[in-house]
Amino acid sequence: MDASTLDEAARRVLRDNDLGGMVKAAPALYPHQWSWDAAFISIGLAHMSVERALLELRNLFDAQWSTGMIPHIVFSDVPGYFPGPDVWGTTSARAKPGGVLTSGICQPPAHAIALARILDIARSRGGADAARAEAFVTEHLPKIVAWHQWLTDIRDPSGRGLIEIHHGWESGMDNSPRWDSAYAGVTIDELVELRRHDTKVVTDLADRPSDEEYQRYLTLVREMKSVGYDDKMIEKVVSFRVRDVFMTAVLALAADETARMADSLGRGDIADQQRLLAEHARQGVLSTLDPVTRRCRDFDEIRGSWIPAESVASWSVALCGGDETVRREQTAILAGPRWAEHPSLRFKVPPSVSPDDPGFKPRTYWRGPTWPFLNWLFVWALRRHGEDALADRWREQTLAMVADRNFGEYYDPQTGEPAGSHAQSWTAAAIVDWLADPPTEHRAVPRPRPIRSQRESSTCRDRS
Ligand code: 9WN
Repeated sequence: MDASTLDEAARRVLRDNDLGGMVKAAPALYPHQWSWDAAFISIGLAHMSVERALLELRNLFDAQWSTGMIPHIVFSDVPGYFPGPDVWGTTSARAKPGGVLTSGICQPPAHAIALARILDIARSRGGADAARAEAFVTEHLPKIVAWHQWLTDIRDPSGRGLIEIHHGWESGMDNSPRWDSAYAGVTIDELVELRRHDTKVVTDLADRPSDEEYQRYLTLVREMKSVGYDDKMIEKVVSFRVRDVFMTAVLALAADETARMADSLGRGDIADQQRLLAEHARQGVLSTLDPVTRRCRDFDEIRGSWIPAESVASWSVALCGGDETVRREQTAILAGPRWAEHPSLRFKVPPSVSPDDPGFKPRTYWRGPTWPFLNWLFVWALRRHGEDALADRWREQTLAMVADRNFGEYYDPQTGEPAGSHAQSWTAAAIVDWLADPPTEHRAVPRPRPIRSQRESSTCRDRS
């Protein structure tokens, strides 16, 4: 497959899914704007038009709640997704801005990672693109700060350094085995009629969560709706409260990137504050480490216990760093024979659950499949840690996987077949970005230098 054919097909997906002010996450399965999808999508868009990329993020940030929360869905007027705005019932939520329909929960804060990438792309082009992106970042830095602050103040009031979530959907890894034990404690108070749209679009039912899982998802929505999505009240009524280690790792990286943008625009005050936030989040991630398995763990607040389930999120230090020994150790595991190099895998990239895990299901959503956008995130993070050879391998393997031009939402890691939706926007966006930035010395866009946390830099200094 030649790169230009693949690139053209990926760009077509983004154009076809474009509703004007927002790109649908997928043509029929997800006809709205999703929060973390929009971040990755905007990176792909930036190669087509910086202006359009910024509009994508503007649309999302315009829906930011007065608390600082970025909602996980901004609804378009295209019908057909369940649960839609009627089920969410956020119109009565005091913090939601008027004039938009949104869900009432959040998703991982990948936005500053995207915006920093767009700023780099725009600056490498210069002229009007650079000026436009810089103006946008200057205008939006306070909104990003408010978003990160909401996550730390409201979702980590005890200052433990770990972000709490109230729904598996907030993690972006909806039915991951990470959440099984917490969901087991959610009592379905009422069996509601499921007007599921997803199972009409995705014909293989094994690809999607079960009806019982959906009943639990909706129970949590009812709990939050019953208190008008008031942050202080939610904590008291919601029956799912988990500290999410992967979301915290994403926050650490996003805060790094906010600091980098702020520094470059003369906002040292914001940069210093975001660096502290990043450091705190990294320490939170490190605090979850299981001394025996070396995995990061989520923490169930209601049961007061660590969640031992293994998943791709177990290797969150490989993503965000914070301790060089642990980062290397986790990277080696994720790149090794239990994960990315598992002999049964068609393409050598990390699946969402290891094929050696008894609960592994190769087609079922977050219980086994490989997600190309997640590979993009890992590749991006690996480069920051100076792991170029591994980054190149995962990039090249993912490109081989998507060469069929279906742009699957996720892939069966053992057959390499696409599953879930096809023409999924963030899959296409990851490809556009990679193809614009090949693994050669002649990179189109400068990469940020490898990061070192304060602790690592001081350790290095101590040694010298
Ligand atoms: C619920 C849009 C979203 C992604 C999530 C993915 C899936 C939604 C769903 O699709 O979740 O938010 O209905 O299954 O799990 O990560 O953002 O692509």
